Amino acid sequence: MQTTTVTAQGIVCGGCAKAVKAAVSAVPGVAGVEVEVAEKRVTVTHDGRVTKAAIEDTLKRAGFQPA
Ligand SMILES: [Cu+2]
Repeated sequence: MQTTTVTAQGIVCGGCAKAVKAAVSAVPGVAGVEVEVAEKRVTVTHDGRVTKAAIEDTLKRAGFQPA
């Protein structure tokens, strides 16, 4: 397992965290998603085939702007 961390603007509450988790969890290869709202940080555990760019694209599609 590998871990990739990205930050994104617009993550401001638990609802956002849920939306981020749902969107990123759907990416093939993702095993776990942790969201720290205060830091606007998303930590993704995956099998190695998930790129940072793929996570950022997913966040954009969900309405969050990667920093
Ligand atoms: Cu929110």
